Amino acid sequence: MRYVERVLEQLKAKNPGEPEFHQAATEILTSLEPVLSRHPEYEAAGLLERFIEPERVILFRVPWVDDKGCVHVNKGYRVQFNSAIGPYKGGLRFHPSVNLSIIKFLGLEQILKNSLTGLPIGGGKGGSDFDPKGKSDAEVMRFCQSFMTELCRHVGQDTDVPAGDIGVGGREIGYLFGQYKRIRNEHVGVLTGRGLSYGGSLARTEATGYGLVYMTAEAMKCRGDSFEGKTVIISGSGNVAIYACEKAQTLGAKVVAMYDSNGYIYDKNGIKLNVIKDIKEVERGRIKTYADRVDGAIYHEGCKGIWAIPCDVALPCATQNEIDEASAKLLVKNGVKYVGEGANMPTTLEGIAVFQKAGTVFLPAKAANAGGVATSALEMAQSSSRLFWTFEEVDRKLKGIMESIYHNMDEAAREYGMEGNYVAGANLAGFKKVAEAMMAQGIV
Ligand code: NDP
Ligand code: 2IT
Repeated sequence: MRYVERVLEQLKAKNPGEPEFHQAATEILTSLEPVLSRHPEYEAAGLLERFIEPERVILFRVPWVDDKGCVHVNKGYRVQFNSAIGPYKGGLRFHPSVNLSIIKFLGLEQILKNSLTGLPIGGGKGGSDFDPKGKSDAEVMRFCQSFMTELCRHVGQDTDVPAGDIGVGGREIGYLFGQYKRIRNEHVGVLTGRGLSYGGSLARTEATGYGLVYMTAEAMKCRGDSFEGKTVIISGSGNVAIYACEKAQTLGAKVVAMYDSNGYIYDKNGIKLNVIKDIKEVERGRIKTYADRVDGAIYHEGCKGIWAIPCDVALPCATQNEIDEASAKLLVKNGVKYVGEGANMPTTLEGIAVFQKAGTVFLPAKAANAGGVATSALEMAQSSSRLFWTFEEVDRKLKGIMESIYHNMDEAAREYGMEGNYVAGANLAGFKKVAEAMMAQGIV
């Protein structure tokens, strides 16, 4: 049996009930065949078996007390997946759906994403099944303090540096940082996405969304095309979606639809982003209210219908498996030309196959959303040097990183005879450095 098939079979047998982890591993490992046949020494060194097994999985209890005095217990996770090229780095997700399978898929993706940035960061991910929605600031604070009381013994500025993800933004990072500092008595860059008054980097808030659009714009430029006049659909209305919308609009696109987990809004005149920012960033409200505030906008209950809206560019920016085979077929039928993944693994394996068959330019998550973690690494560099860079300086570096990731994955795909297959290109380009570092460091 071929090496990849054997490792995938073992992975499924040893990790039952982890469908998202199986999905991400299948996408990655099946792309790596060509590099494995060029390097038979990798199999002899058990490289893939080690690559797909986290170095460390930390599971812990997170007890906290709500405003009424009731005790709640959530699960806490940190998967320290791979430190071959740098300290573990990756976000924390607070969402009721969080489980070990989801954290492991995110951690596995993160290893290759972080490698693609060209910066010295390993892969990790964590989170909790805690739902911040509907909780008071005081409840969120107590939860974050309890979470960090355990996590603080496992992380550190040179060991493991968490950041935000779904349900973890500036407010949560602030509470987590405060508790770390209190227990460890260290004001260090142990988390990224910090506020600007206590060590954060300018442009980190915007970085994932801007980075996604920079990469998509580069793919367009290479085809003599641009965002100017394009119709764009963006799923989600959180951090990534909002700043993807902002940059796409700046480049002349018309964004006509966005959603949250209840439903989507369609605004044929183009989304008014200041209204979305008010609803989501200021009020922590529901997107439904957009239709009450903007003439001509329509709200639809449920998310799926968003993919039936004709567009040139689709930027899924909410969560995993948002675009299944049927949604991908609808997008293709309606003429989509570019799909850029802002979320992690938003397209199912069957959905990806539809885009690839149709010749859609498909920019996979681990490349297209790498701008967030790349800017986190720039925040780490600023923390270590105790200096701050201007917004323009960080933004310029971010743009350069996104363009070079695009060209690296494009070249890797060509090198292995799969021109235009950026799923393979991103996996091959990301894996190269991790594999070399793991081989150099012996069987560890
Ligand atoms: P936020 O919490 O800021 O926003 C998440 C958005 O997605 C919200 O609009 C939320 O709606 C929606 N959403 C979440 N879960 C679901 C669901 N099951 N069905 C429908 N909509 C859903 O998170 P981010 O913007 O930070 O993250 C979005 C995606 O981008 C994630 O996949 C994350 O892993 C990825 N990512 C984030 C990075 C970052 O720097 N923040 C970096 C790289 C990737 P609602 O409010 O109703 O829950
Ligand atoms: O998925 C991701 O890359 C993130 N959530 C950002 C991680 C980070 O460390 O900035």
